[in-house]
Amino acid sequence: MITVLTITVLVLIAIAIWQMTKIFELSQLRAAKNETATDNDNKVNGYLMFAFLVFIYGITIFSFYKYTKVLLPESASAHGAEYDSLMFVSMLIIFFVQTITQFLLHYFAYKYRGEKGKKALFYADNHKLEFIWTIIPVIVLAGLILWGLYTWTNIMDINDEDDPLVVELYAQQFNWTARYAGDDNVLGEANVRMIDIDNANILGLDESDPNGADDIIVKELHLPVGRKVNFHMRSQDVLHSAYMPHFRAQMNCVPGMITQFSFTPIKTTAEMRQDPDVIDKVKRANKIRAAKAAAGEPNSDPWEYDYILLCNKICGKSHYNMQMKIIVETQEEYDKWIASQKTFGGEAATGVAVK
Ligand SMILES: [Cu+2]
Repeated sequence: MITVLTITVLVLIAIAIWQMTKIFELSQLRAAKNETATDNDNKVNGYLMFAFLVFIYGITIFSFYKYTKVLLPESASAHGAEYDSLMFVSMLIIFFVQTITQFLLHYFAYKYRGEKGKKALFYADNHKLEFIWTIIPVIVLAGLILWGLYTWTNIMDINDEDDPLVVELYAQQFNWTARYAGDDNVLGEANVRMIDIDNANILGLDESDPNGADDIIVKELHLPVGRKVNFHMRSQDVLHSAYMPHFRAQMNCVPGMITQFSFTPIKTTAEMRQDPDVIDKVKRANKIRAAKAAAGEPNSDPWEYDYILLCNKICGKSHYNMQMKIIVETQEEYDKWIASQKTFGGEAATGVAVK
């Protein structure tokens, strides 16, 4: 970091000296030196414009070739495909427009470069042209916005008519805790003011609320495949954001209020691990890890793919490490797991703190 800062300061000093020399030169009255660009100068600049065009096209092709494989694998939630289509079409339009406009910009800069005797054409306006370049973006953008609103309404379906599983995601610097609503599928009332660490009440559950007695507090999120999950998000301290990239889900966690998001997982963790794209990613990551292990570096154990909940708001110094594993499994596996967990009521009675 210090090296980067030193280099930056040195570069800035060099630029300052260079600029000051230039100002000094300009302030000297020297009739002999002509600062006007010649036809040749303009031609060179015109060709440089083309060179820059080749550079940006080249870097685009290179990025597609090299980095497409680091994108997320196919979505693991029911709404994900719709979200991905909207993203793909928006990107395709941006890509198409940018490819053409960059070409036109650089080509005209070359074509109409300064030449001795060449005069600029005075051209006030053209209604037909202005109409065309206004109406096309209007139609395209209106289409994207309407489609976006429709998709947003579909995704933000947090109604509980189809019996969703209710889970609370509780954010704090710097970890996540999940709370299942238990047999009654109703979360007990909670408030950060009621947190009582000594009594295993780490989420501030209201002990007088009967709905809370069967709630289950865990540090690993298990979800049954094919069932809608309604997440209720809370934050203890600052703004966090519950981000589950493989399910194309994200919602801010705001202190003092409950936010919601819901989705239906459609692929179990085991199924996702069989996805060719995921297999390829794991293989590449483990190749890097193997090289690290050979060099004796820490954190170089082979990696196994898992869904993950991350925080997507810079919430403090350990923000990068604020994560929780998500396991999507069959209904039977889920039932077995949830049955093995202690309820809040049981926990409080025995006084065992959740680690
Ligand atoms: Cu955070």
